Amino acid sequence: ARMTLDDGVVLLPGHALANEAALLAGVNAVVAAAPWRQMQTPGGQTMQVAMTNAGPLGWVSDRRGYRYSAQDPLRDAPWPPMPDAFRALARSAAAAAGFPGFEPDACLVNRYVPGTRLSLHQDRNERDFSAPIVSVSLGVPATFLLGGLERAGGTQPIPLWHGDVLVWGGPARLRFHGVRPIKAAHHPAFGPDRVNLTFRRAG
Ligand code: MD3
Ligand code: FE
Repeated sequence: ARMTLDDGVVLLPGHALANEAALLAGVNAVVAAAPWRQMQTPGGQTMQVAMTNAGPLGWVSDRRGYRYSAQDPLRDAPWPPMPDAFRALARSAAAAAGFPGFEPDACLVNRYVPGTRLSLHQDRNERDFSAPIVSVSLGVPATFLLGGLERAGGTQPIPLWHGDVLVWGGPARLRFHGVRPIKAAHHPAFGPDRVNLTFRRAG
C-alpha cells in the first residue's frame, strides 16, 4: 500500500517486513563493525539517540558541528559497507514513492532505548535536496512528529510501526520533525528498542 500523508510525504506501511531477517542481520553487522555511540551536539550536549552509519558517508556531530564524513571518528576508519538488503529496500521504497533511481550514499542507523526522544529539527546538511530521504522504522512503535517549514506552528503526530517506510521528497525535505519519547514495549527481534534507518544522498 502507498499513502500520501502530505505534500512529498509518502508512507509505505509494512514495506520492510518482507526483508525483516536480512535487515536485522544488516543492523547487527553494521553495529559489530561500527558500534553504537551517543554523539555530542555542537552545544556540548550528549544526544539521547545512539547512532552509527553504513555506506560511503556517515552523519556525525561534535563540538565542531554537524556534517557527513567518510571516516568514523570513533575508529578512524571508513564506515562499514551498506548491506545489500538496506540498499535494495531504499531503492524499492523510493521507486514506489515516485523516485526511481535513488542511489543513497549514506545510511544513518539510529537507536532509541525506552524514553529516548528526538527533538524538533531540520535536516539541512545534505548537498542535494532534490533526492528523497527514505526512513525505515524497526522494533517498538514510535510517534513521529511532522512540523512545518518553520519551528513554530505545531506538529502532526504520525504513528510508525515495525516495518513502516516513509519517503520524504520535494516540498517535505526541509520540514521540521522529531520523535516523541519511546514508550516501554517489547519487539520479538529488537527487544525494547526502536531502530530507524535513514537513507540519504548526502555527497
Ligand atoms: C522529515 N530521524 O536522523 S527519520 C534524523 O526516526 C531523523 O530516527 C528520525 O530525523 C528517526 O535526522 C526520523 C525520518 C526523517 C528524516 C529526514 C526528514 C524525516 C524527515 C527530513 C525532512 C522531513
Ligand atoms: Fe531528521
